[in-house]
Amino acid sequence: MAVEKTFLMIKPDGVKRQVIGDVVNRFERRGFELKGAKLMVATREIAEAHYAEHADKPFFGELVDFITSGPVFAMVWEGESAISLARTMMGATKPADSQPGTIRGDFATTISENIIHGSDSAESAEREISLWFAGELA
Ligand code: IDP
Repeated sequence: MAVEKTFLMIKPDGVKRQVIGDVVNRFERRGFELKGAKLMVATREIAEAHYAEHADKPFFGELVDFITSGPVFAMVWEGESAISLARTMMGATKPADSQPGTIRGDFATTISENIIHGSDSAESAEREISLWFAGELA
């Protein structure tokens, strides 16, 4: 058990659906502390770097097009076991597996438009926080 920082991002579908407040509220209620947040349109460069591990997948182009298609709400949250707990609160990537009560289970029905991204490991969290919030956090 350790206090961790994680990178979470409400994707363009979540911003359009106006679920920013609901999502922020869930993490506040859980007891996490918001360390940084911004509404921004991602460049292709940042989107491609963010999803670099999927560069050879057939859906990569579509994924980058989607993430850059409108504003995203990028956030850094801190708390005990924040990385794994946030993943549990997000729900599974595949809509068929995301349980009601989770963010994806409550709001998403497709794999490509699944509302939220969250770091999946300490290494990803560090890399993604540096990528999206380079030098910006207090
Ligand atoms: P995660 O977002 O739950 O960590 P990853 O496997 O890292 O899931 O995939 C990153 C994102 O790529 C997913 O959230 C989803 O939006 C998209 N994605 C994953 N698999 C597919 C697919 O088969 N078709 C279209 N989009 C996909």
